Amino acid sequence: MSERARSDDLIEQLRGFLDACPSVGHRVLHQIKKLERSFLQRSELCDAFADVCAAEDVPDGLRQSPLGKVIRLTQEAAVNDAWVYLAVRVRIASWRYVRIALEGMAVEEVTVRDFLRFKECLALGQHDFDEWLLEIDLGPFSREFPKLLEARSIGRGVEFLNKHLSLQLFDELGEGGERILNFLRIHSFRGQTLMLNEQIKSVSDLRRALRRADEVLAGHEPTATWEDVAAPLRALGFEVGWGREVARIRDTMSLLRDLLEAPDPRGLETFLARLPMVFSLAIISPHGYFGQANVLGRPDTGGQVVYILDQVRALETEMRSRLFEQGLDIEPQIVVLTRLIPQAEGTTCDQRLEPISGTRNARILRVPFRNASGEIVTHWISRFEVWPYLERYTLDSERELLAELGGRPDLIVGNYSDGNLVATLLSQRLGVTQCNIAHALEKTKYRHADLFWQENEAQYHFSCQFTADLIAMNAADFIITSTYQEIAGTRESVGQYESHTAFTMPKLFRVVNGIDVYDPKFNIVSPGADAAAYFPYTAVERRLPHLHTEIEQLVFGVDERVDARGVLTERDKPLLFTMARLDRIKNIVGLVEWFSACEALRKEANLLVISGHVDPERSSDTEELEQIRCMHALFNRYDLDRQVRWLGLRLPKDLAGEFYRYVADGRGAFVQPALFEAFGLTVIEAMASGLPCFATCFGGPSEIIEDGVSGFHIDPNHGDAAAERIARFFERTRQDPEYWNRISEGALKRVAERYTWQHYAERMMTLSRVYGFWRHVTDLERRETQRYLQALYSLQFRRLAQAMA
Ligand code: UDP
Ligand code: LCN
Repeated sequence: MSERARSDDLIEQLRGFLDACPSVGHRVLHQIKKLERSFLQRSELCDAFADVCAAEDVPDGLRQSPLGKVIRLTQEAAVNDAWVYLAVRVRIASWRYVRIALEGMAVEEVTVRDFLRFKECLALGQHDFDEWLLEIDLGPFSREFPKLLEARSIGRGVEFLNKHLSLQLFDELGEGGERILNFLRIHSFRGQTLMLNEQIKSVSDLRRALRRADEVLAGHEPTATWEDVAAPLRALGFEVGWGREVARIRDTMSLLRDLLEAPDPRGLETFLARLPMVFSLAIISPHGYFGQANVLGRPDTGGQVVYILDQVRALETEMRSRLFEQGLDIEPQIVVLTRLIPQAEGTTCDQRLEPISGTRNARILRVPFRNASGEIVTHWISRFEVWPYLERYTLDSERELLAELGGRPDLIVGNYSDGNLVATLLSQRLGVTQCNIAHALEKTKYRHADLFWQENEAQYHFSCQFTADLIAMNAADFIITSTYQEIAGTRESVGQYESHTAFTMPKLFRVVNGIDVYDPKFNIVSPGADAAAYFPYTAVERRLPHLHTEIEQLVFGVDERVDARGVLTERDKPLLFTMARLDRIKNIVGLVEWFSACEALRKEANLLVISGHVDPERSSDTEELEQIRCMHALFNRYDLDRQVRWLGLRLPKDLAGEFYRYVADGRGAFVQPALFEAFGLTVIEAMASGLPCFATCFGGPSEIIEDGVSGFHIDPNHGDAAAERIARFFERTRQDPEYWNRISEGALKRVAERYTWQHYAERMMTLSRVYGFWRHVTDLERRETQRYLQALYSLQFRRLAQAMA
């Protein structure tokens, strides 16, 4: 049975069930109605249903009934006096919408549009409902476009594209050879022709030349270099770029011969991966303090900066080695484009250029924001407030970037919503392949961020951000995500990108088809933890014991000059360690609260928190200040000063690495209690150190950790249970130290297998070539979509951003 037929069947079964048992149905809906809430989320709906199931006079099979199944699959319900509307996620990224009449229990299927309209009506009231609201639908533009079919293939876009398009190009159209030839002809570097010269005019010329070249090369040692064979190969029509040594040149040519003969997707990818196409990169990350020291832990400056700096190091190495192997002595160039902040508060963020340590040539290029009158904005601006500056910033940056790189970059990588928008504008202006990295899409972090956007507009400006996100994610040639769940969630939860498929922002727009997560542009390429800083606590010879006195001072000391609160009196207890920015969503306050309320945990471990500032005078961020106040209140209320140590510090990387290992030495654990965590670099840092980790089940960590094997999942909404679980872990490891070792080893193994920068760089470089190729040889540029997005940008985004200025 097809997926569609299966969900048709489910709706039919629901209908049948409610026809046959209207009073049970009525009871369930009545229970939902009794909550007197217009909008319910999955957990609330499931709780209401469970209450009914628990009643004695309810038939046993209700839980397993079609109604039970539909409720389990429902992500969201909207309720008024007459109807219950349900958004049913029948499988990953596949939705049906139904409504049930409270009177009579009739079941009707409705469209996504109807569902969203109903929500608008409820949110605004009938009077304010806008019949003519802008409706955004990107669906029709990609109707002809190949899409993945299986949910399990989501995030493996490049494999799919290679399979699908090579089949189409070589078998159905038979034009593959021609297009490859044209593609090979375009490669050059600063005026120097690469790969092919004028001699080769047709596919048959190419075939012939490849055969002859092989004969020529067969007469040379495999280790002979391009220089040794350049003259005869040039005469045949080949230019530098095939390989440094004869063995490699022959191999690359043989890959091409195979492709021209009988293409297979793997061969195509291997061949494309070798092409000298990427010499320079622009990585865009405008907001935040972007620097190499003294910036982490500030509001808006966290994992994204760590990620980009590590990424740059890995990419530069990979780019250089690929170019070298292909016989080119070209130094790759990477520029990280960010904002110049004159009031840099002791950081380097007021410097225009900063070389990136650990690289030969990569640098940070800073360009200031300017206001409408052209004056430089001197102070830090939260990521929620950057929108009015980005357009002018794009133009200023373009000039500086071109000058810095001596021409266009070969790939533009955007980061976060603002960076992705700037990347979109730059890529379109320069005609360069665009890659997006979200890091954190804000939409899933805040409940009803879309529906009640107006309530949060003054603080968060989600109207701009979600519009920018829609534009950028649809404009990108490819999108890299850190996990599968970031794209498409899990069976139970909605993916971050998936949540942009259909949503409404009343009075602004209604999105009926915002992004398709089955689009082959999505690829999962997970980041790593810097192996130089985060390595196992058991690697004794690499450890940094000279830092231990400092660490002990920080953990147990009483130095007044340190921004800290709490002095741990029982030093022999293991440490439960956490480190994060002091944002509400990181839920550090929540963790302290669970700890205070759990006697068993307080008995087993001390809590060590590195987050934000302890002294409110040191903070200028409203959200952080609020969290600081809550933390102090908890310390006072629960008498925590001897069991919790709170440090308002930003640890440099080497110290952070040794910190995790120090905690592991004492058989401690790391905890990441966020309400939602997009990926969670601290989780892999802790795991890479061999520190057992308890991390939120919402977001990336649920995929990084295999529960009970390489760490543990905790539910931040059930803090008491989370604290109990952590307490049990400490109790068990006290009695059975092998248990701690087992989890520690599981964590190390998991990170080594899945989360390394080397693997990341290899994938990223291959993807940029493959997407560049398909963009060139097919209409992957999606011109119609670009036009629609341009309209959205000009008519919608600009207006919203200007209104903020
Ligand atoms: N970090 C740090 N010192 C701090 C706070 C954070 O070194 O005081 C680092 C941490 O080691 C990690 C990054 O900042 O590399 C935080 O990344 P994560 O993905 O956990 O969260 P984000 O801040 O990006 O939301
Ligand atoms: C932003 C976040 O919120 C984290 O979850 C990620 O780990 C980080 O960026 C790096 O991608």
